[in-house]
Amino acid sequence: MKKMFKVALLSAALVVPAAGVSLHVHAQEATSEKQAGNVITFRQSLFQLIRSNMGPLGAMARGQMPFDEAVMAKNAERLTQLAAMVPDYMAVDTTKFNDGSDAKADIWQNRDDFNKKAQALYDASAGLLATVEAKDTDSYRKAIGAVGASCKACHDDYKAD
Ligand code: ASC
Repeated sequence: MKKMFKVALLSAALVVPAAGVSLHVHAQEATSEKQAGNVITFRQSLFQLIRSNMGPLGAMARGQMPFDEAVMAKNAERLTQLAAMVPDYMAVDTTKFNDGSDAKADIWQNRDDFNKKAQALYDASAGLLATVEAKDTDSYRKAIGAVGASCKACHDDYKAD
């Protein structure tokens, strides 16, 4: 059962997640400060979870802790799940509300590109999971690096900090 789940996960694309629900989400503008505040809290929570799963992987790639295949597989699988939530959690355009958020307005001007960058996180995370399952130890560093590169590519364009 666990194996089947993983195979389904690896073949899923953001536009057609396992549940069959379309994640091709169109942007809507926030209609109140209260709504915008809630939306920002929820999406920042999602990115904190992404960060918490990426942290140990980055430490392994930098040689600050040994490669731990159980953690790599678990975190890579979680990152695919979290990446699949990104378009949905970023659907509401909060730019009208001065929000204390690092999200750039360009996110809602360039939805297709933004969603492609979320897909890149999904793909790199699925790639890391596959690399660990194949025990391709020579590629561990590179596979983690690809996940980090997908984080950076999106931050460069869409995160103000
Ligand atoms: C992390 C983290 C990021 C990315 C990025 C990769 O661990 O918190 O934002 O990796 O630094 O360049």
